[in-house]
Amino acid sequence: MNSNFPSPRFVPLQFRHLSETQQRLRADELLRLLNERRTVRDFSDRDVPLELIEKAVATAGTAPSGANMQPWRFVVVRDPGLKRRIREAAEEEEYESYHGRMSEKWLRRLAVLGTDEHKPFLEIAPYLIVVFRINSITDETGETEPTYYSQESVGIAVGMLLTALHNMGLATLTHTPSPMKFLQEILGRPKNEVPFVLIPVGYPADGALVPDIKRKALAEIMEVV
Ligand code: IYR
Repeated sequence: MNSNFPSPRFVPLQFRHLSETQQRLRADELLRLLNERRTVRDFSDRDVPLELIEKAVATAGTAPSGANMQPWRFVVVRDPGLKRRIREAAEEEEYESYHGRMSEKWLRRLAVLGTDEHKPFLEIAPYLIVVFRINSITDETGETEPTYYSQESVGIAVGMLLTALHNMGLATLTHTPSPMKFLQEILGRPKNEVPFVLIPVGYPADGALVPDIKRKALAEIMEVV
């Protein structure tokens, strides 16, 4: 080891041991809860207390990350003017995607979901959480260093964010208008912050419908060897 490196520092692990009964109960509860989550595209404009969004982002911020660099930034958009600009820019890009950029195969996949270039939810949902991936950091001397495993790290954090929001009774949509560069510009983020996903958050509209799709069975997704 290079002697200029900092030494490791350890503290005792806080770990709660559960009884097997509790483990089963909690496992069943979380499975039931998350099995009820559906991606929502039809939002109500009903407001959500900012405090709930803060708690969800704090929860996402507990995610593990490469070299503990925590390479994420969650920009919470509630300003109607910004939401409108984001909608307009997203719809422009999405129009191009649906009318030429996406392959026939891809469009066939999306047909059953009923998506198109119209994105009213970007203005209707009370919040848009725009998640950025920090791809590098620069120190005081101007030297830059990449973040490590940032795609994986931010992906895990987003999973935890969606879980936290669903657990507090909020509806979410993982939206990836493509390309997403306009989010960097509209939200004035630095170049090392790369848009990762845009998540409208709120309540479903009354009578909201979702696509009739099925999840794969356990046997299809898991193999024990
Ligand atoms: N980004 C587009 C298209 C789209 C792509 C996938 I992959 C989806 O699962 C759903 C939509 C849109 O948001 O409409």
